[in-house]
Amino acid sequence: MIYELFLSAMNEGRKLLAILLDPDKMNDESIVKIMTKINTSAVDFIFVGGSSVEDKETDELVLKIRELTSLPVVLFPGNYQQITSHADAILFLSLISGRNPEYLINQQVKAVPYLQRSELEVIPTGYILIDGGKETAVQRVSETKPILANNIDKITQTAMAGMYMGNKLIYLEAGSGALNPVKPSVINSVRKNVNIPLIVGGGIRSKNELLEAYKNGADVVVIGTAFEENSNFLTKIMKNEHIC
Ligand code: 1GP
Repeated sequence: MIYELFLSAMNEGRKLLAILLDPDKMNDESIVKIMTKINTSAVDFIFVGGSSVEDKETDELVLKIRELTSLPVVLFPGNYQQITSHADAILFLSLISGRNPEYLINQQVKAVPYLQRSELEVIPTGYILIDGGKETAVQRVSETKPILANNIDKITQTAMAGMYMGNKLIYLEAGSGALNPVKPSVINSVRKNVNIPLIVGGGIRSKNELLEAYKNGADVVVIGTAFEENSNFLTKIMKNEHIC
């Protein structure tokens, strides 16, 4: 079970790394190269998802990934149409920083027939968008406002509300390609107040930012853009070389 992996990592203080692959940005050639890099790096999970993905693209990408790795594949969908039964699990996201019912409950209801036809492990996830210094795709597509990066109280209270509502994970998101990742002080405050696994992503581009996120309580860090732009990112991290 994927959730057990998150939970045991949190309980044992082990840190996990997920690489986010966006079906919209992959082709048959690039995915082979990317997976070769991933397979020789310290990656624990492949997350798959994006904000603007055509029908069937997710299904095809996940099948291709399956041929190329034995790593677990977790859906991180931008909408219910990205659900494919070929993955291991789905982060069943509710955008709790926003006030748009479409992403609080409506997409989730639309997802149910797809989930009923699959054996995906469903992981209820409180998804919190935090201002990362520019408008990101999540903000644009969801038509919601991120919480200001300095508003630690509101972010922490939102995470706690997410936990009290029964979510099993909290995902702190600065948005893909964010200029500023989620601040260490924010991660620290959320970590101290929730006792469920914590995922952090968006705008992490250096080893230092990755380690800061871990040190302050992230159990899983998600990296997308930095790896898309430089597939040697992971090798450099492992070799302790400067990246940016
Ligand atoms: C986006 O958190 C992920 O949902 C990853 O963001 O692409 O900025 O690494 P980046």
